Amino acid sequence: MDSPRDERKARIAVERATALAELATTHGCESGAIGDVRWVGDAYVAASDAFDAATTTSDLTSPTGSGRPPPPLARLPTAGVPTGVPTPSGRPGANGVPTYDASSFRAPAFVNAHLSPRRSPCVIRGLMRHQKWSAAETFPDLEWLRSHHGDALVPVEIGVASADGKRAVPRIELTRLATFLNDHFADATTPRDDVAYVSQHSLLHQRPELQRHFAVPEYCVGRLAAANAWIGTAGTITHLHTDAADNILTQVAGIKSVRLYSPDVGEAHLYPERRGGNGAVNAFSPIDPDDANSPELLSRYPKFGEIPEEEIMDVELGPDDSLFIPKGWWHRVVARTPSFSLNFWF
Ligand SMILES: O=C(O)CCC(=O)C(=O)O
Repeated sequence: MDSPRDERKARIAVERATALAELATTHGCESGAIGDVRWVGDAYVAASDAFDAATTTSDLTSPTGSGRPPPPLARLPTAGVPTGVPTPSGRPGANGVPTYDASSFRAPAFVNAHLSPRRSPCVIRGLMRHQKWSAAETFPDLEWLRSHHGDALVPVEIGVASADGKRAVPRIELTRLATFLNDHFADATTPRDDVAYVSQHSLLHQRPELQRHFAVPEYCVGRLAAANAWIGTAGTITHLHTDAADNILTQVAGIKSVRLYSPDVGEAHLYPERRGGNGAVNAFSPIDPDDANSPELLSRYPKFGEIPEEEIMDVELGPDDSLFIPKGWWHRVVARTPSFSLNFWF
C-alpha cells in the first residue's frame, strides 16, 4: 500500500468485508430456510472483492499472508481419541442411539427404521470408508487444504457465544483459509486458549472442486438442500437448537460430542426460543446442558432438571462416524479435538 489514502481505502474495504461476513454468517446460520435457501454467495463475492482490494500482493500470493514461509500444520485426528482430550461434563445421557455399519446398512433399511413413518436418530459408522471418499485423506491434511484452497475467504468465529444468546460470538473475522489454518492449527502440541470456528460454511459451493472428494450420502435419498463444512479447534460449541431439515452430520476428522433431545422433550423442558431472523422454523434453547448441576440454571429453568434420564441421548462422534439428526430434534455439539465435519441437510 503506497499512500495514506490507499491505507484508508484498504481499512474501509476490510471493515466492509467484515460487516458482510457477519451478515453472511448470520444468514448462513438460518439453516431452516430450506426451500428458500439463502446462499451466502452474493455476500461473499462482494466481501471477497473488498478484501482483495485491501490486501497487498504478497498477502494474495503467500499462503501465510505475510511473505513468511508457512508453518507446518498438524494433521487432524483421524483415529482414536488423542491423549488429554477432556471428557464431556454435565449429566450423561442414559439412552443409547442405535448404531449401524455403513457396509451393511443401506438406504432402504435406514428409511424404514429411522425416517418413515417416525423419525429417530442413529449413528452410521464407516460411511467414508464404504463410499471411498478421498476426503478421508485430503480434508484432514491441512497442508493439502492450505496449498489447494488457502486463498478461499472464510468467516472465522473467534470465541464462543453463550447459550442464552446474551453473549454473541465475541468476534467474527473474515480471512483467508490459509490464515485461519496458520493461526489456529500450526502446532497441535501447544494448547491454545482461543476457540476458532469456520462454522456452517458453504465452502463446498465456494470451492466446487472440493465436491469430488465426497459423495452425498445415500441416506439423503436423492435429496439435498445444503451441504456445509465445519472446521474448528477443540472447544467449539454449537448450542442447543433445532433445524427444519433432516441432517446427516459426518465427522471427517476429530471428535465431537453431541447431546440430543426429541422434539417433545424440547417443547416441554428446553424453553424453546424463536430468536433470530428465521425464527419461524429454527428454535434455540437458552440452556447449556453442561450447566445441568448449576442451582442458578435450575431455578431459572426448573423443567430442565425434570428431563427423565432415558430421554437424554449422548453420542460421541469420531472420524468416519455419521449422525442422523432428524428435523426438529434438539442437538448441541461440542468439539473435543480439532475437527472437520460435513453436514448434509435434505
Ligand atoms: O458440528 C457442529 O458444531 C454443529 C452441527 C449442527 O448443528 C448441524 O449439523 O446441524
